[in-house]
Amino acid sequence: MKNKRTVLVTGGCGFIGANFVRLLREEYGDWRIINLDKLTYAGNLKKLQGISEGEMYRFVKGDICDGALVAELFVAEQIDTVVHFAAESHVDRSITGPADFIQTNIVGTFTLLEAARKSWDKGGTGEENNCFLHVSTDEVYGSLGSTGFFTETTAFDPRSPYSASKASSDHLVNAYFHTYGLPVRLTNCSNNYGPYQFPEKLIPLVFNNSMHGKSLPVYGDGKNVRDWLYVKDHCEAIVAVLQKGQNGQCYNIGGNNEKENLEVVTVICDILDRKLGLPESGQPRRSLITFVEDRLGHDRRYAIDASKIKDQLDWEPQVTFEAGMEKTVDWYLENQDWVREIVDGSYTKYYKQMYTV
Ligand code: NAD
Ligand code: TDX
Repeated sequence: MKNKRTVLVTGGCGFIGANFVRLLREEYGDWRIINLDKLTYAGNLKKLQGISEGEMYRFVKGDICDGALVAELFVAEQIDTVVHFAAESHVDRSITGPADFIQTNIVGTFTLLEAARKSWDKGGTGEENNCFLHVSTDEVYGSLGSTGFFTETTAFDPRSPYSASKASSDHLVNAYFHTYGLPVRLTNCSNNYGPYQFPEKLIPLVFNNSMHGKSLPVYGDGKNVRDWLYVKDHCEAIVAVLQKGQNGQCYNIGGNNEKENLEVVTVICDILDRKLGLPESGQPRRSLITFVEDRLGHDRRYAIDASKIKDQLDWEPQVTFEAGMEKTVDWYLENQDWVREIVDGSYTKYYKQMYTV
């Protein structure tokens, strides 16, 4: 097994990508990282403050759909590993505006696959350990009833423009394995939570609204179920797939933490009440919960059977839901500036501070 790698991380300024870059810098210091990110509304350089540019880390502002840029990076940087996070990731946005999802998630993934195929076919790095790891979601499998789990052989049944675009990209990645022999691996993961998540997603949104006495919108009856995984556990699973996984294989990743949305919202409120005391209103924060119109096509339940990655790669989550939520609320309390700057839009100043533009 090869220790040194040159990893193209796409979307390394997003929520999971930034946590992944941080994990690599902390624990895999001999892996060189090229972070390619377009810095959409969801990408933020402040997530990577403290990680300096140099021989082992380079940030490139660019679009994964830019074929010339991506091809040049493969050759110039001698990329041998791709960890592909970059995507449009928010289901609600895919309902109101699907075009960017089709472009980035499908065309962008295709562009990266082509660059890898052409570079590696030519013997680009000449290594047998080349690996294109595509980071995908459990949402490709559709919606479960009250029982059952998604396995790696569950048929795809995506229901939102987001999940359909991710399913398309998964199919393309598999096709490049079967057709061209490209050394690909896929992961399909459940809902992540933890530091640096954009406050449009349920957990940081509820944190931010409850800190400002705003209502906490719960879609439908609040009984939709998600399987929550602490983001560092996901990042460690990705490293395990890179180090021990097999080409052409897909690995489901999950936290074994199925929760109804209403329970998740209530847990955040109760942790905040305990840590900060009741707000000025004297009412517990859970009184801010407001049931609102349901998301269109809202998947009822996701649940992952993660026994393949446990049995074959010896990975299982280390952080319980209770411990992860405590850590997450603490992080958001300590980093309220980060949330505020995202919400008011002033986070873009970090690009200007860190790079000459
Ligand atoms: P995110 O929205 O927080 O970050 C996405 C990043 O990709 C941003 O930094 C953005 O600037 C970048 N990006 C978007 N379009 C780009 C483009 N065209 N070119 C280059 N960069 C671009 O997303 P996330 O929550 O960190 O998710 C990362 C990946 O993990 C996605 O592929 C998502 O489908 C998958 N995933 C997420 C979860 C979850 O719970 N968040 C669960 C399973 C899988
Ligand atoms: O305000 C809200 N109220 C609410 O009830 C929001 C934002 C969400 N919800 C519900 C919808 C979902 O059932 O909470 C659940 C979680 O919603 P999101 O945080 O938007 O996540 P989800 O739609 O489940 O998708 C996430 O997990 C899988 C990520 O955004 C995807 O990128 C990932 O693939």
